[in-house]
Amino acid sequence: MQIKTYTANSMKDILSQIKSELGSDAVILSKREIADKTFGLTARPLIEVTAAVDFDAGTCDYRLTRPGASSGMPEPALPAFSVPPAEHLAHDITELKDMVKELIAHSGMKLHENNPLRKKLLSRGIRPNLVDVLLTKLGAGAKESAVRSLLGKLVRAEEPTASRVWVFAGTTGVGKTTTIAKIAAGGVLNHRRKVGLITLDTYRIGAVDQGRIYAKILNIPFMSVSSVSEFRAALGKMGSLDLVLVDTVGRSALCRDYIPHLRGYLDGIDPCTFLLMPVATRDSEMDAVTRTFSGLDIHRMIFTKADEAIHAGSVITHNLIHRIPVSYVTTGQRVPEDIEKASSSTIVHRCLGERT
Ligand SMILES: Nc1nc2c(ncn2[C@@H]2O[C@H](COP(=O)(O)OP(=O)(O)OP(=O)(O)O)[C@@H](O)[C@H]2O)c(=O)[nH]1
Ligand SMILES: [Mg+2]
Repeated sequence: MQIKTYTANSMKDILSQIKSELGSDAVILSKREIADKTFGLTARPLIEVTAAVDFDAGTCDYRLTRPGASSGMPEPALPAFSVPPAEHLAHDITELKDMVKELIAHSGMKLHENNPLRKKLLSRGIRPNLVDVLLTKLGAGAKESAVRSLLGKLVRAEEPTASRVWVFAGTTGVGKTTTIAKIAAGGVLNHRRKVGLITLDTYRIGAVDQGRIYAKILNIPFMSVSSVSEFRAALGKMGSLDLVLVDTVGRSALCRDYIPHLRGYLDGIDPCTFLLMPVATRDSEMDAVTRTFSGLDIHRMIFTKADEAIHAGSVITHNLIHRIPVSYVTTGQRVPEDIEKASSSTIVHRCLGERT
């Protein structure tokens, strides 16, 4: 199964993009209007659609191909003796098919409503339309083991990119500095790597000290910078290190100039940029924050504070919708212990519990 998100001014444009990239068997998972920030106040709303492909062709509710639309396949030639009544019949069948599709589309939830597996997946915080798509894909009698194995294939978990500069971004208090300390300690203590720390965080009183203290404990170089040229100079000084961890300013992502300001620092550096997000964040907030930070080119996710979340379905929902691979999950306040490398199976276990 392949999942992609498309943005454009019109649904028509999006549908033709989906059709050409995913084919006409694609199904629509979510659709919403978002503000186009490019042109300020005069902006027209944009439409954002997430679509997926590789479903049971006959059972999906929102197939792009409507009856009567061309499938791209050559039409079979009608036999020469085809007479008007047969045409009527064909028309009636098309109409009936249309009605059945409409009925399915409007009763999609009901198809799985009493399924205990659906209840379990919802109780773990996976978004309802994703749950229904998964169950539709697997069929009515699907077992939990089948859901686990499908999710195991779909969830994207990957190591950070090969860059030696790792940038940690996210809204205030999500755990950026603590996570950096955990990763720095792991690099120094377990892998004997030469690690350095740069903080762009000169906004909040005490923030620089927090980084400086961790660097002192680990005996690694630390620099605090407040301009792009200072940042470039600091990177130059740390040029011989294996890994440079960059802490960013903790400010609300809704602050208009925040992302362009950060982008100014990162242009031309080609870092691995992580977006940090607490597991217990509401879906809609996760979507909004991810969209805001997409201006930075986010390469990997780090989900934080998993220990504070009642369930972890938000991680699966975010991953299936946004398709940004997860590299780490943090699980508590202790430095350096409370962090784990992400894998699709640990994410699925975290969400659905250990296999029974
Ligand atoms: N329970 C729990 N707390 C965490 C975790 N990671 C960080 N914290 C706590 O969250 C609080 C904020 O952590 P910071 O690392 O300062 O967060 P930050 O993103 O750097 O914050 P700003 O720089 O202000 O934006 C601290 O009290 C941390 O101990 C975690 O995995 N679990
Ligand atoms: Mg911080």
